[in-house]
Amino acid sequence: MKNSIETLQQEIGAFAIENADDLEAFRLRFMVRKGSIAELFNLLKDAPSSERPVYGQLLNQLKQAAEKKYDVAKKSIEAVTSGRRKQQVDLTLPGRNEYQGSEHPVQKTLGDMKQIFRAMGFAIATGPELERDSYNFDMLNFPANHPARDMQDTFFVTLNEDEDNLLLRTHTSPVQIRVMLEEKPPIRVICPGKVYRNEAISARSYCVFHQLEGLYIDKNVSFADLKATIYSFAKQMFGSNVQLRFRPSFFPFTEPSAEVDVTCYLCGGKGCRVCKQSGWLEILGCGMVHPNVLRNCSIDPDEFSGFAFGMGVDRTALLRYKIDDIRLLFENDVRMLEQFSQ
Ligand code: 2NM
Repeated sequence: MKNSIETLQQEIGAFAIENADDLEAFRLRFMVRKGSIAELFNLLKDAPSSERPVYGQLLNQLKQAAEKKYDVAKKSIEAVTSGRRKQQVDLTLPGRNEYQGSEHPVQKTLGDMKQIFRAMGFAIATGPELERDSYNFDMLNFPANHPARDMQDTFFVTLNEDEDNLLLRTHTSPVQIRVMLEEKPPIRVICPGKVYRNEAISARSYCVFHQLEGLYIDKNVSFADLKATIYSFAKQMFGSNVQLRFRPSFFPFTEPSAEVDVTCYLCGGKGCRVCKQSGWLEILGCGMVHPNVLRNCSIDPDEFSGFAFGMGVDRTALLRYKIDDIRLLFENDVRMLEQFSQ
């Protein structure tokens, strides 16, 4: 009897349970009513009565050990198979629709503008939208009483007397001031970004819009260099067949200054609703950087000269993509935005 128990104990211990089939074989061999353990229990009644309690105890221990081995193996096999089931892909399921984002029409337009200037050797500079009053106005040669400084036109963030107040920049020119303060000529940068103006909101003007300004400073930079740069840009941006027109203008930070028109790229210059029958569209302002601005940034105007230009991005985006209200550019309504995918 004792030998039979020990042999069975070894058999149970050595039985490898690696899968569900092994598990069932183990159960049928040892644990069922006609299994090896039950068989030994049956033999117990033939054992001498003095030895019965000892064998009975040994058999009970063996039975418990077998049950424990069975339960542990069952759990681990179940864990493996259910894990495998989770990883399985149901190939009959319908495909998921992946939502594809799209580039905003303003960023598409700005991207094209940046690319044209990058190819001409302009680096891209950025700066804060919350700007110093001095960088936005004083350093750019705005006189103290200039109307642009009015609360009606500018969003001031602080308003302390005798202090360099903070405001939302009204153009990206203060970025160019920052570049001139930090770097020595030659300087060739474009500054794209958001600007803010306290204007009446309508389909044509909004309190935020995008500008791209440029600055080129070196020895002997002339108005001819400015014209060549603007011609090259305009023909790449609006079509090689457009014609340009430079009109004298005024800005505090440039002298001389000009505004530039291109022949209307919607009607070819014949006259339409968009160009108000004039055949021309205004695209930018520009000029030779005022000596005072150079001096404010510790650049000697007798040694260096430069040109600068500034253009609005949003109006071009509206014309290009036939959008009739500037406010649509800032509402972030997906029904509008998803029309510009690819
Ligand atoms: C414009 C038109 C003309 C301009 C000037 C400068 C700076 F910083 F160099 F003085 N930045 N941008 C400029 C010149 C901007 O926008 C219509």
